[in-house]
Amino acid sequence: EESIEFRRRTDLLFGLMDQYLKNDVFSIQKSIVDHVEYTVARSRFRFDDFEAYQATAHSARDRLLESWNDTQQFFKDRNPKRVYYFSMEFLMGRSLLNSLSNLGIKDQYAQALKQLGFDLEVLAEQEIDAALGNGGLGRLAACFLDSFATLDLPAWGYGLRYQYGLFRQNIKDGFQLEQPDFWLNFGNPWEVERVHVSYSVKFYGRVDEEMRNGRSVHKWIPGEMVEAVAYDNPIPGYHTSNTINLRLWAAKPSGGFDMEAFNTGDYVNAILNKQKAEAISSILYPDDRSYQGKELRLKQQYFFVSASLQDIVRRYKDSHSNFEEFSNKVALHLNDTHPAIAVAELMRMLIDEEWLEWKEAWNIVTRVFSLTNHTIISESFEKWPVELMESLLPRHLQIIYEINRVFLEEAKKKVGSDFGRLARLSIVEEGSVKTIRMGNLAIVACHSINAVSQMHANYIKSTLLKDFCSIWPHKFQSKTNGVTQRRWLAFGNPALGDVITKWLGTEAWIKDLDIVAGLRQHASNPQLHAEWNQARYQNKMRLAQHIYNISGIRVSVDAMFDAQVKRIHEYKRQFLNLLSIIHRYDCIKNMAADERKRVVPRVCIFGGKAPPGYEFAKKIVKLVHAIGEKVNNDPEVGDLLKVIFIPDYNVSVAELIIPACDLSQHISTPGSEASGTGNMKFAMNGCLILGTLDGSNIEIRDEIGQENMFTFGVVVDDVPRLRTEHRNFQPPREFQRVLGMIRDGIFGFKDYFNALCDAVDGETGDYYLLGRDFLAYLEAQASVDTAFVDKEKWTEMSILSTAGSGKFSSDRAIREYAEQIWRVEPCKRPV
Ligand code: T68
Repeated sequence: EESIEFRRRTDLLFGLMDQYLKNDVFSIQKSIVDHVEYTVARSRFRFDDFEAYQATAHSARDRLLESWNDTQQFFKDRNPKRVYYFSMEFLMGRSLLNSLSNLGIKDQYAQALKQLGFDLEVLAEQEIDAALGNGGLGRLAACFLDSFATLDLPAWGYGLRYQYGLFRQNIKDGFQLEQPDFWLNFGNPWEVERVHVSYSVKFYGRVDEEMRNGRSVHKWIPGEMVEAVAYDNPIPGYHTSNTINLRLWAAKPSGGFDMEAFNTGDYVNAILNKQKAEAISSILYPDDRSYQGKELRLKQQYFFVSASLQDIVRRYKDSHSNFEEFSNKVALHLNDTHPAIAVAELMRMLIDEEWLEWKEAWNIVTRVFSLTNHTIISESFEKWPVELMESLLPRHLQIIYEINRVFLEEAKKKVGSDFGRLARLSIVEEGSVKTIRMGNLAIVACHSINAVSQMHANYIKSTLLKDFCSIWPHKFQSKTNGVTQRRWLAFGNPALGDVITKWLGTEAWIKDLDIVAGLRQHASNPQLHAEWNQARYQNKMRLAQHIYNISGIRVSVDAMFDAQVKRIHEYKRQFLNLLSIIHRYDCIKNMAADERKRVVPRVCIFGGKAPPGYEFAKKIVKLVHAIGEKVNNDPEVGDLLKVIFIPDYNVSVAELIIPACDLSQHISTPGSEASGTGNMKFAMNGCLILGTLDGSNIEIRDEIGQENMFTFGVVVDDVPRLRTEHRNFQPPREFQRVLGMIRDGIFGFKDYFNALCDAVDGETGDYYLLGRDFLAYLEAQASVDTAFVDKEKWTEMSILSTAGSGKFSSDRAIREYAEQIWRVEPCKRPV
């Protein structure tokens, strides 16, 4: 009888479910209008743009979920080796257009909405960016997810569902003000809360040790417990039926734990205490590239790592009865050392909960973990005080000590009794405050550690990681970053995308960017030039309108749009750019009227957030405004020079700026930018690059050709020497003159900017070598101007930039990771 009932139910469900949602215009309209009424709870006869956006997003999400469910079922049935990408940051941006475009139903949605009286592009603007990241590192993780899905890899992302993303940047009188990013206030249609997928995460407490069957057993008695609840974010691939998952954890008070607190009678306070648990996933730390040692950050790291590993081990155990196959089925990737505590946590789970021997457990751990290093600056390496670790994660500290003991024993065999070297290799740093070096922990455990550009790899092998490299050279490799050409070119710049498709005769470049090399053969074709410039012109118009809307300033689209948009940091040298702008202004002012006719008009665009506690960077923001105020209102200058700061730089603003610029600047001091990814996005969009020989600029130059790029400045090998020779160096006259103009208060706020000037000409020495590079930079700027005047030449260079950017697709990067590091293979769900 039971089986008859089962059959009846299954038949019924099949009858109801054997069809996917339809994607014809009428069905889409119906689903949108239904969501207006049943999800958004508005009248289908009256709803505004935001409500229309919400309903459209829900309708798109329905389609994503179908594909998500089937893909996960397919992975489960096939049981391939999977890769899990652990990252504290995923800088996703908006999802609506990206999802519709990836699903291949954007045109139908646009038409459906049009008939309902809405414009899809306008609705898309209603979406608030998901800004769960600081910059390059977080955006790289987001591009990688897109490539995972598109390449059909059985991969998931794991991270934290912050309630507050990266702060919003408001500008008041030219100063940056940080405002909270309440991104979840109006709900998030792109996530699915999984109330049943939740795990307890332990903190504090003590470790008891007892002997059981001749083996010592450790029991961690926690002092606090927090629930991690899963929120799933479907990530569709482009032109594939695979949709993968980004699982983000939110902290919730745990139900069962610590109930006796309620018996003490202070009911209200007991509840309030529980609420504090939510703080763990409440806020993304803004990065200032120096390690801060905040307990909450370690809590965040352990929280998401512990929940993710519990989830992964549970999934593995669903189809395995022991751990023999674990390293053949699971690859765990650490996006920088932020999730490095995972090494100790997996050891703890395997030993204390799964009863494996130390050696077996270590064998597994060292096979599954791999790591990407994103930095050159040693201060950014996290080191946790032993005292903090002992209180928060007492069992992990024991495990880390044991890992270190075994490791140093082995290291001694290789380096002998070179105690200095052993001290540098050690996971534990002795000193006034004893600390745990998370970088060293990760390097000891990971089978692969990769840099993010060739130059970065060479550099860290001879500096930061030298000691490790000498004992384990095979562990270190380079995987040059990439970006997704779907978001950054095909969808973000459809005008240029159409031209590319037309001239290549195929859309295949959207999945295989190497194909854009085919543009080279047409690079001097006047017809292509006309279409190319027409597309770029449209984008410039759109940006000019945005600039007018935010600032009231009208810029000429015939001027060169020159952008430097990225996080603000000394090493990125926005100050160098500003000094050259002052120089340009000074020259214009000192010219005769007929000379001015030869000046190439420029719109200098800045965008980027300064870390809240970083005074230098905040003064840069103010200086851009101060210079703009002076220059933009000088009638003698007019259209020859405009200086614009675009506030609150984020993924969506980048999507507007990148397709519209003629020139973009990537001018860090060599040896300081690990890779850079903005440069790749600009190059792809036919924007020429003015850059130093740093990070991935070098590989971009190799791909698109020295003659199609503007490079200048000192080379990395000379940097250390030049830094020490600082005292014998007399900065050029031009450099001193522009600094003098700032100090004299030509741009107002006299004295306020002295700290900036002191950093480059004061006693402390010009660490980032602005003075050294100034003349070379001005020269490079002059050749940019010369090239811009020759329209034909410039357009050809622009086309060749795009044509040479095939290598910088994140698809290439992910394919290399999959084949060389994780050894995972595509698992494509049949249509
Ligand atoms: C960036 N790093 C690199 N870090 O600076 C950049 N750091 O050169 C590279 O292209 C990019 O990573 C991708 O590899 C970061 O963005 C952070 O955001 C960060 C965040 C927290 C703590 C330390």
